[in-house]
Amino acid sequence: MTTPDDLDLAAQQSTALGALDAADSSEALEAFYRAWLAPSGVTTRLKRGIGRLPAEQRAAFGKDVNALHTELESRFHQRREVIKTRELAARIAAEARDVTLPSRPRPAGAYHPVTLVMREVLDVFQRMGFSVFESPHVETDDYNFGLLNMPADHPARDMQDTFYLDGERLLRTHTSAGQIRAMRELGASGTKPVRVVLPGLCYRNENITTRSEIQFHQVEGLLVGRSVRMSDLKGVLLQYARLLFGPEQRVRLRGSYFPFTEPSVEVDIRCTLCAGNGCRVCKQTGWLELLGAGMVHPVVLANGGYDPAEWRGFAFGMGIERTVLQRYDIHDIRYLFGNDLRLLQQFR
Ligand code: FA5
Repeated sequence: MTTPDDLDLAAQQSTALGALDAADSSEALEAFYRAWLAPSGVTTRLKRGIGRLPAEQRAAFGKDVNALHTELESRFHQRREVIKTRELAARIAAEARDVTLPSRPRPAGAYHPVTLVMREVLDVFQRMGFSVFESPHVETDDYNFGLLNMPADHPARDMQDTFYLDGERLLRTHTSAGQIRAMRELGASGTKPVRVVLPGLCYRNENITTRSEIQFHQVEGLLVGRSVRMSDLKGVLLQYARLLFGPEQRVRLRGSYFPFTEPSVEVDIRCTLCAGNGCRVCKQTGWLELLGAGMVHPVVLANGGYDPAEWRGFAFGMGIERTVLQRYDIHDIRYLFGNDLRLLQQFR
């Protein structure tokens, strides 16, 4: 029998292997697969051609076609591995980064000196068992003044003019505004003791000077218990001064007045620059003003939910910016809110 050209398996094999060798990309290989091995490809067509052969040749031809298909398929997979490896290597080479280039320095930020001191202060009180209690900046007249024993027309209000949002809401003038909130929230209707520090921004409608801004940070302390005494207040503040300013520190209490504490004191520490000998910063007194403090007024305890016959407390409030000025020998509070990188970069 004469074998038609397309049934000449040796010729088909040599054409197919030539085409496979020539395929040098994934796309070309894909085209080879479609042409030769897919259901529409040559080997399938050859199998279909079996019927045109004399019966006695069919079995042997079928076997040979299957062998050809298997061989092409295995060569195809080998070739695909080779091309995949080659293409991956080319891609890696094309996408490679030159890691020997020197990197461009990225500007690194730094904490603001107020943040640095604030964190230090909170850390010291947390070590003494105080937890941090946050209270709102936008306050009601009641929390900021009324419930702190400063009813409308109380003369002490004149010292703390602020920014009013409407008849009742204002920007808090001191962190003491959070005292009542802390007692009501944590005191369980006057049955549990409270030991918290309240940090944050305060606002006052004041002339801006080298020592006063219209916004500044305070940290308030509040401790309520059944047997709290003035000596506890002094002990806590002395311990605070020693942890923050050194083990030799001393504190001094001077009589003062706040409507929400009774008795009230101003607390001084020994001047951190001249160690008490007298210098420009302490105006030759040897002492620096640290904070205002006192025993919580019975009216304030009652407003917080406590029975003042059974419960007592102490409170103190300090300004952070003035501590920053002292600590870093900065002469004008306005630098702290000026966002001047020349100042801020010194605190890296
Ligand atoms: C008070 O604000 C009281 N609430 C403190 C207090 C709390 C007393 C608990 C008793 C018990 P005074 O108005 O003195 O007190 O402010 C406290 C501190 O805030 C000042 O010592 C100062 O460091 C800071 N401060 C007050 N006003 C300004 C201002 N305009 N700019 C910067 N710091 C200020």
